[in-house]
Amino acid sequence: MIYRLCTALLFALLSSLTARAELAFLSRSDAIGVEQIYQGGWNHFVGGGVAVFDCNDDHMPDFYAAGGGGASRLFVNRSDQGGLLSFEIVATLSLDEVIGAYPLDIDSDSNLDLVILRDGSNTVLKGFGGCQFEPAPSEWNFEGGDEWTTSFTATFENGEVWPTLAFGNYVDEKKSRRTV
Ligand SMILES: [Ca+2]
Ligand SMILES: [Ca+2]
Ligand SMILES: [Ca+2]
Repeated sequence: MIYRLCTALLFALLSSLTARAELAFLSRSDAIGVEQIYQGGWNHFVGGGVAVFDCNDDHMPDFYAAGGGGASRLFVNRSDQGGLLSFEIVATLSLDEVIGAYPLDIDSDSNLDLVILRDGSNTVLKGFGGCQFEPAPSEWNFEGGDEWTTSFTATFENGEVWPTLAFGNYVDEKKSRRTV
C-alpha cells in the first residue's frame, strides 16, 4: 500500500515537473502598438529604464518606458484578465531625452507620482489616479536642472512627510565636449 502511494506521489510529482517544463511564453510585442526603442547617441549609452507600476489601481501593471533620443511613453494596461495583452499609449506623457523613470508617491496622497530622469531638465509628474498625470505643482519647488541624469533614489527620512530625492548626474557634457 505504502509502495503504491509512493509511486502515485512520484508520478504526480514528475507529471507536475513535466508540465512546468512545458511552460512557454508567447510574444505579444505587437500588443503595445508601436516599436518602443531606447536609442540615441553617446549620451544614451547609459540608461534605458522602465518603470512598472499600477497607475489606475486595477491590479494590472502599466509601464513607462524611456526612449533616449526617441520618445518615452506611458503604456496603460487594457488587457482582459487572463486574455491577450493590450495597451493604450498616453501620448501626452511622451518626452524626449528620457533615460529612466521611477514611480513614487511624493505627496503621500496614495496616487503614485512619476520621477523622470532626462539628459536635460528632469521632470516630476503628479499622479491623480486613473493614469492621469500633470507636471508637479509649483509649490513642490522642484528644480529639474539641465544635467545628464542617470540615477535616482529617494527616502523618507525619520519624521519627514516629504521624501528626499537624490539624482545622480553622469558626465558633464560641457566639460567633456571641451576636451574632445
Ligand atoms: Ca493598471
Ligand atoms: Ca502622489
Ligand atoms: Ca537631468
